[in-house]
Amino acid sequence: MHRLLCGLLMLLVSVFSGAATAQSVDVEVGQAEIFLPQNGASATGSKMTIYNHTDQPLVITKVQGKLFKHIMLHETVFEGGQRVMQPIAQITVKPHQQLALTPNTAHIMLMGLLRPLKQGELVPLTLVTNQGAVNVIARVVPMHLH
Ligand SMILES: [Cu+2]
Repeated sequence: MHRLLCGLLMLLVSVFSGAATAQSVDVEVGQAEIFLPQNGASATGSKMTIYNHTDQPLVITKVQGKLFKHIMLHETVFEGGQRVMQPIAQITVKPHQQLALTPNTAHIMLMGLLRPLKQGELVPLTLVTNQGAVNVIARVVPMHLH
């Protein structure tokens, strides 16, 4: 079932890619997920894998999404056994490489949620990059699901 959902999400990403004029067709995003906020929290994390099929670095500088007031690029570092998240200016995917964004690495942090999210809901996000806008459809999942 989970594999089927991933396949569906890849398909959705492809369809949206084709529709956006500024979009590079050589960048794909798979397995995009937003974690269901815990106990009414207004901020949450996400994960996705970005595939850069081009000869150029893909540099993500910003992420946009209508359901959130602020979207930040974060990285997680471990300081004295503590997990600490800090803002970063950009996330780079090297030419012909893929990069998995996860809560324990660089990731997209969604803050100021404007309405409650439902499990299974599909949320559109736009990655602003040096190669144009990349549209992503992320599924809302419980935090424990991998
Ligand atoms: Cu974060």
